[in-house]
Amino acid sequence: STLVIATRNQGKTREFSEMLAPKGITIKTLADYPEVGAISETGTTFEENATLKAQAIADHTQLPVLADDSGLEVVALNGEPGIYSARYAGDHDDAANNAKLLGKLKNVPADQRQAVFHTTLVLLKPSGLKLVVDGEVHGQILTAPRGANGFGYDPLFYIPSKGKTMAEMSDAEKNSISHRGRATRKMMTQFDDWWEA
Ligand code: ITT
Ligand code: NA
Repeated sequence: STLVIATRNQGKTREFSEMLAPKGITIKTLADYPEVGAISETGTTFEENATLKAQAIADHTQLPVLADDSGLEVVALNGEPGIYSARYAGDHDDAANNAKLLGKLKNVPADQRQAVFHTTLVLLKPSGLKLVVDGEVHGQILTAPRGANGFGYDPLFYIPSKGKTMAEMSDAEKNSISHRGRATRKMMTQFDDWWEA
């Protein structure tokens, strides 16, 4: 009873591990499969890219897989960087991505800095049995980073109802409001049926 999370992102792994702990299943990630090369995310939607990651790893491991494709959609940037969030300023460089985002929003006033963080999760069995769920959280992009927890765009992503960025939250608090937390709780309502099928 092993679930492989098709990710190399340690932040995602930490958050999923905490939320999946009650299931008592063994969790592996791509860190356990160093022979797997880069998975090209050539899709045009979060679901397509999550499915590409899930399919590649289900084929490789012949185990059930969870894949996550996420992105930041900034209203003033017409939804950018969206599915390109990981490679916005290069290749998976969080600091460069955040600097690029701040630069693009330099002249955008505080009341026009709304953004949505989106996650699509795909659960896929080698048999092809697939489950797709989404999660979103609304926030605002600050003009300077705040907080040292979380990862990626978290230091710039401010949640007004909490008065904090996602990087100023513990993993548990972030999971309670985040795109990934919401998607995972939706997934959990259907997980047992998928797992046992
Ligand atoms: P895997 O594909 O290996 O899972 P990745 O980091 O490449 O990892 P994505 O393709 O989903 O993941 O890219 C999402 C981008 O958004 C990437 O730059 C992440 O750092 C960032 N991101 C994802 N979830 C986030 C979160 O909860 N908080 C802040 N930034 C996040
Ligand atoms: Na992606």
